[in-house]
Amino acid sequence: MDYRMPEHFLWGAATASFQVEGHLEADGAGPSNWLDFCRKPGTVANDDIPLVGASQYTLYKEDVQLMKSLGIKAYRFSIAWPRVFPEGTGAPNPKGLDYYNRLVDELLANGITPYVTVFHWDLPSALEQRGGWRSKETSRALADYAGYVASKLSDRVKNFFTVNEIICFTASGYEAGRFAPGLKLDPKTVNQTIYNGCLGHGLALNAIRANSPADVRVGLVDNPLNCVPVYETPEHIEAARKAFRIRNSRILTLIREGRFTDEYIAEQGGNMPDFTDSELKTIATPMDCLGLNIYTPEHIAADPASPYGYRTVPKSDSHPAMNVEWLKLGPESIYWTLRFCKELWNEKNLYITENGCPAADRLTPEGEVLDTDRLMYLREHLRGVQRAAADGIPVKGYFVWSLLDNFEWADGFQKRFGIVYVNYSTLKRTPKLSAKFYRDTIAANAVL
Ligand code: GBH
Repeated sequence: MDYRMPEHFLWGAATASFQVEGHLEADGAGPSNWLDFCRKPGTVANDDIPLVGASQYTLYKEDVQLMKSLGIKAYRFSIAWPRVFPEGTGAPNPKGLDYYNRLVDELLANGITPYVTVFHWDLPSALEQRGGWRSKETSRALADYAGYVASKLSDRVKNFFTVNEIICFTASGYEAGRFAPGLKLDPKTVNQTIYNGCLGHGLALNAIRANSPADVRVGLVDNPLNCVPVYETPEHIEAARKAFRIRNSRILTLIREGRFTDEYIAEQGGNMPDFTDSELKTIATPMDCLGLNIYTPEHIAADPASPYGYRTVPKSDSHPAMNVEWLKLGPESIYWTLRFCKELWNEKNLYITENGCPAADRLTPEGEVLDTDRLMYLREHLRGVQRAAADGIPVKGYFVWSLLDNFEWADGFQKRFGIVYVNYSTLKRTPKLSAKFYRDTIAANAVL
C-alpha cells in the first residue's frame, strides 16, 4: 500500500519558547511562573532549569538551516510573553519582540512558514502573583498581549494559535500541582481556571483579528482526550464519538458549542465556574482552524448498562508506553480524533500541531542516534493522518513534536522528544534516524 499524502500537505515541526530558547533573562525579559516553579527545589526532575537549554535564542539561524535541510515547510514556535511584556501588562519591551522579528524574517527568507503560538504556558510572574488563571484579569491581559503581538507580526505571520493546551496551564498547575504554579486547589477554583483559560482564548482570538489584516488565520491548539473505539464496530465507534464530546466538555466542546454540556453541569453541581452568556459567545467565536496535539489513547466501548451508554476500558498493566509512564502507545487515536472533530463540529481546517514521543536516545560511537522506537511511533501516527485524509477529513498539516530535544517541563531535560539530538554541553545538534525518516517522508509526500 502506498501511504501517499494529499497534495500541498503542510509538513512542520514544533517547539515552545520556554522549552527551547534558553537565555530566559536576556534583553530585559521578566520572570515567568515556570521559571519561579523551576527554582523551587524538588519540583522539576533533577532540579533542571532551562536557563541555557537548547539556546535557540542565540542559535535560531542554525535551527532554521537545520529545518531547511530536512525539507520542513512550517515552523510552529511560541512567543515568550515575559520577553514582550516583562510585567505581563503595561509597557512592552521592544528588545523582546525584536527576537521574534528576527526569527520570523529568517524563516521567511528560507522558505519556511511561521505558525505562532501566542501562549504556551510561560506566564509573567506578575500576573501569577495576582491570581494567575484564577482571575479573569489574566484572560484580559492575554488578549492585550495577543493583540499587540499580532499588530507587530501579522504583516508577515499569517497563522496564529491563541493558546496551547488549556488543561495543562490550568488543571495541571492548580489541581494536580505538577506544573507551575504547583498548587492543589479545590474543584470549583480549578474549574474557574479552566474556564478563564477558555475565555482568554476567545478574547485573544478576537484581539488578534482586530489587529491583523484579513488574510490572517487564527485558531486554538488543544489536546483533547482521544477517545478511541476499543475495536471498530458501529457500536463502539458511536460510543467513542459520544464519549469524545462529553469527556471534552470543559474545553473543546465548550469552545466549539458555546455552552456547557448537560453531563458536565450535572457532574459539577455546585462547582460550576462563574460565567456569563456574553463570555460564552466570546469563547465560541468561530475559528479559522483547529490544532490538535495527539499523544495517547483512551479506549472506549459501548456499554448499555452505563449512564451515557459507554465506558472507558482501562489499559492493561502491560500496555506499551513510549519511555514515559503517561504516554501509552495507541496510534489509531490520531485518526479518530480527527474524524470526531469533523463529524461533531464540521471542522474545515484541522492540523496536527504536535505528535511525538521521548526515547532513550544515545549517540553511537559513529555519532548516530538510532531511535527506531520514535520512528515507529511517528510512522504509525502518520499512517493514521493518511487514513483520515483518504477519508476526506480536512487535515491540512502535521507538526512533529519536537524539532529539538528540549526542556520537558516537570520531567526536565531527561526526557528527549526531538527528532534532532541536542548535546546540552556543546549545544551541538545531531539529526536522529527519525529525522532522516521525516526528511525522506516529506520528500516523497508519502509515509515511508
Ligand atoms: C504537550 O503536552 C505540550 O504541548 C508540550 O509542551 C510537551 O513538551 C509535549 O506535550 C510532551 O509532553 O506526568 O503523569 O502527571 C502533552 C500533554 C499533559 C502530557 C501533562 C503529560 C503529565 C502527565 N501532557 N501530562 S503526569
